[in-house]
Amino acid sequence: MELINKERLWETVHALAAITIEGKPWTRRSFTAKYNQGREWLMNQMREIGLEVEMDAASNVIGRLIGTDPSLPSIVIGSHTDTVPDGGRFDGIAGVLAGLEIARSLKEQSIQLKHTIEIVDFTAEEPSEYGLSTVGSRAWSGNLSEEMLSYTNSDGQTLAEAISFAGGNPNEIEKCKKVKDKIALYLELHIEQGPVLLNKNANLGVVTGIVGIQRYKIFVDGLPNHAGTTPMDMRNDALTAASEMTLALERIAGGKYEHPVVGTVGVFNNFPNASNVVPGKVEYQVEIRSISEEVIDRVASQFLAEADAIAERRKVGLKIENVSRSKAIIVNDEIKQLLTNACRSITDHVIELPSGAGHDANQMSLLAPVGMIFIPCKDGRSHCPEEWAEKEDLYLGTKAMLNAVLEFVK
Ligand code: HGY
Ligand code: MN
Ligand code: MN
Ligand code: MN
Repeated sequence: MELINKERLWETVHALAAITIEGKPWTRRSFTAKYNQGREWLMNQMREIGLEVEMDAASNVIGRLIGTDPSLPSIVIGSHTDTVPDGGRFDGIAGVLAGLEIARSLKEQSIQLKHTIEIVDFTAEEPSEYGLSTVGSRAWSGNLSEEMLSYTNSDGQTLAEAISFAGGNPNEIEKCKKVKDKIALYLELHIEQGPVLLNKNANLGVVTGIVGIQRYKIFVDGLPNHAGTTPMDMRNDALTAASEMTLALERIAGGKYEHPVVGTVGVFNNFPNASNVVPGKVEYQVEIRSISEEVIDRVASQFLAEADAIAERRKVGLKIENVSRSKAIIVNDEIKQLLTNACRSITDHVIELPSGAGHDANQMSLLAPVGMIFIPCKDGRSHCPEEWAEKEDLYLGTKAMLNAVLEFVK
């Protein structure tokens, strides 16, 4: 009997993807009513299967298939159901729903494992309106600090309030912290979000490592003034200063290093943002990523030094907030071998590759051995309305994930 139901898996992905904010394609931003609606849908699916369902204090959604030996550490299969703006048709939900299908198939076939299987939708894996990403898995790893809970969005609402809105209890975050020997293995299926699998004509990818990410919030304070009456040599223009800093980041990250590194300014807010006002203030966000911590540090320190010099020369104020740093991880050989064997039991077209995207696996690596399986995405693109994956690849990846679990528990 076929263990994984390909059509049902595909239908669940499209059912959840369809729960989006009107007018914003494939968008289910964390801490919104639509996000809560999507998680209600997921918890109902979990209840229908007969899983034990919990929402923890960080509002992580957990569905448990209890094992015959509860004294054993659990196997966690997770990802996230929140999205970036305008893109998330498969990013995150493919992994959560692959886990759901695995639990459903085991239950249907009355396959009782010794280990408990936990299917987890980690809260706010994407950088949220509060600037922080991997909120839920940080709560498990103990990396969700009081200071982070006080981070605010543009309306001044705190992350703690947002977690309450999502159904969590920010006063009990401590209770989410997992002890190391409680989890035997963490697995995540994810779309690659890049072109490597396509270019190498592979159906499945075994992830060798995941980049670390350094994130800053940067505040540039100039002097708002009349655009018509303020001569060019008498301006303290926050926007041109922030723009020069942005181009400096692009140049520095574009340099030659022993490991690939990327630097991006993805958020850039100008105030008062009026055509006839010299910009008084700019708030922007920087992220620097590499598999090498040392290269991240080198790019970051050179960028911060140049931003400082630009601010000085342009006579604007500069404030840097260190929002977060997730460490790069290397997947251990034993887990890589487990996943490679599982993938090769399904298809010959399997390669190894690093992940340029961050994942909940970064935080989970502090608690247990982690492994990820990638499936290809159309044109290698993600975080956009065109994001797409094929039914067959999702099915192959889910089957491989199940085979890895069955092999691991032997
Ligand atoms: O931003 C990332 O790397 C991931 O998509 N959260
Ligand atoms: Mn993403
Ligand atoms: Mn993701
Ligand atoms: Mn992820």
